[in-house]
Amino acid sequence: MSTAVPVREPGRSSTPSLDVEALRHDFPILARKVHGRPLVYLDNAATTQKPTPVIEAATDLYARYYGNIHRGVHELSVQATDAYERAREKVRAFLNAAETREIVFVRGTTEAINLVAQTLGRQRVGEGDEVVITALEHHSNIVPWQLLCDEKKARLRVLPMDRTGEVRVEELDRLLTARTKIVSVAHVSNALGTLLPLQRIVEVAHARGVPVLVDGAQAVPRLAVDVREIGCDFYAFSAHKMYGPTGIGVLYGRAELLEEMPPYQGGGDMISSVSFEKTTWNVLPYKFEAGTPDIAGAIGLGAAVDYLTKVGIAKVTAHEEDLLDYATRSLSALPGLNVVGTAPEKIGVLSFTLDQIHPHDVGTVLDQEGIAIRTGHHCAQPVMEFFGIPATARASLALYNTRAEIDALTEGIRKVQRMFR
Ligand code: 7TS
Repeated sequence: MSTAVPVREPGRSSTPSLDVEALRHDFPILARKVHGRPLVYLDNAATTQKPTPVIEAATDLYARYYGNIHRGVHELSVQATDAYERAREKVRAFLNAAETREIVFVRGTTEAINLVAQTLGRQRVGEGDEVVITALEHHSNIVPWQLLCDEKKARLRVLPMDRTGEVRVEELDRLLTARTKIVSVAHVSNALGTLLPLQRIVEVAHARGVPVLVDGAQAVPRLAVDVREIGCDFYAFSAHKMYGPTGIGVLYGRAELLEEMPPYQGGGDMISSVSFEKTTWNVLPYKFEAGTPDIAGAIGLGAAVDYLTKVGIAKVTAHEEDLLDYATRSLSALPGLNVVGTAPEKIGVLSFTLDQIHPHDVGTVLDQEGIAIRTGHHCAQPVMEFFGIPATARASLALYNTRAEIDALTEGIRKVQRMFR
């Protein structure tokens, strides 16, 4: 594993910086203590904390205008439906999608990928066909394709990465064959932080007429995402990793493909007419939203989009780049610490191991210091296997993290090393 870490020039960004101290007041939980210490929350790739407008969006709905959507003539239903559909329009604008009907509300990234695998996948993939993913995917972008390939007797093929955690995109063209039916790749790796060259991947796949799904779970909270600029066919993400509520996420799909796909689940709201002989489907996006959805979740996601937009996503990117550089330099200076994932294009995530100390012990000692990180395989076991390690410790960043918190992490790691010496 390499410890050669690319370091960006500090202060190279011309983007005005965030007023992080002011923004921290928007997140009530950041004021709490853990084990008597101020909370240092560095587990943002698992889930982010919530600002007051997101927390209040749900309370406001339940206290003032709650009713079921798309079905009532009464005022509460009309108001709730308006708010739910406004959230969809906010997401459309946030992703720069062409139309609101291309925005499907789902439970999260996992459900979005399963939806595509079970609809477009089952429709297009047959015996001997191939699905292409990369070596750094989260289990959510591996297992749904394995289930499909098992059912169809198809083959899962994997675009490899190098020792820095960079995907060997130059090998993609050779990996694609006449049997390739879909390419599904992460935008940003949750285990390594690697940022993938999506436009190049889409170009190569589209040149062969293969659609591309992007798992954007780790990208949406830290990078401006423009689905039309990327050119992808599907883009999946979860609200809870971008300061929104749990239980809600988005599948963006190009209308042309969504139109062709069969429904994912059957039930209320997804039909146009039902008889015992024949049922016809509702229009997009409702064809894919069976049953009463997470109304409060969608409205909360809309509030999270408003929040990120107001803060300014470009400022968040610059802030996280600066913090990742600072954290990488601070941690790399510690003897016995190995950074896992040193791709030149990286954001948000810093995975590491300590010589002779299990990551679980690192996490446990840091917790006693009030510092929350994640340890384990991060639902990316093939990545761990590639690097020949069982697990890493991982610090992952958000807009509210500070250099002082990185200093606390560095000090905490020194303490771990002293304890286990
Ligand atoms: N894809 C990526 C790249 C992820 O990081 C995650 C969750 C998922 C998909 C699944 O998202 P969900 O909201 O549907 O569960 N990643 C992590 C993580 O890194 N630690 O905990 C969850």
